Amino acid sequence: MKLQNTFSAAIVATMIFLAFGNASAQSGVVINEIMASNQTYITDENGEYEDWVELYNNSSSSVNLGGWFLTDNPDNLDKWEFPTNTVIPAMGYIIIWADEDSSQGPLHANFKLSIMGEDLLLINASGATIQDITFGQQQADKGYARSPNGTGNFTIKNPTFKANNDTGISSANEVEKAEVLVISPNPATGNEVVLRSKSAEKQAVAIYDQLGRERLRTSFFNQTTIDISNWPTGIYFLKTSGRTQLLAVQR
Ligand SMILES: [Ca+2]
Ligand SMILES: [Ca+2]
Ligand SMILES: [Ca+2]
Repeated sequence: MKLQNTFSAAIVATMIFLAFGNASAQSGVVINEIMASNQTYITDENGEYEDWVELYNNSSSSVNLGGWFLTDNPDNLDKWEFPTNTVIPAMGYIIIWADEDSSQGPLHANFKLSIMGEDLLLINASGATIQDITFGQQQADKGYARSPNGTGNFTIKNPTFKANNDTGISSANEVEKAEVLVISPNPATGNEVVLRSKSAEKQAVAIYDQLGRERLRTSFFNQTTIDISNWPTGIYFLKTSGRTQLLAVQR
């Protein structure tokens, strides 16, 4: 009898846990921001202004999105499948271009976002709906973003591509500080960019593209000039020990 009671209690506890687990839909991976009318804000790897979806991992573990789905159609839940081994780091961000350009890279979905508003759903590999949002009329070059970042309700605001919706910082554990580097010109349209350090110490910097691939790693005193002549159009992330800064390359 006692065992049975213990067992029942365990079931009740599990049910309560599941109920709360469902209620707190903002734990784990969330649809964090969208842009449904990108006129001049940011381009994809092909230099095209496209709709985009930002996901944020609101947890302390990385999540492999391989086999998950993103869709703009509640009647077609497996419309676009994330490629195998699409990993979103803990407290990290990932961008999916909604441009119907599947040939342009792994994270290009086979649908676009309507400026008039529509649905957007995130489905996990088991077929469970993780996120189901409906957005209304959007504005050109504005984001529709959760605030507070990762948990709050959506509002139309200035976009923060692959970065915290409240601060524009690209990772939750990076504290907002004064800029470490002066980057000029930025956006860059030529063949060179000058990085100037605000510190007297030797400055290390690593530069990554939007897919997290390292493009350059260097360290220097005072200032350095980097050759970007063969860098595709897009946003690059300059990581120093202090913070991440963005460099936009436009061709
Ligand atoms: Ca494109
Ligand atoms: Ca659509
Ligand atoms: Ca954002």
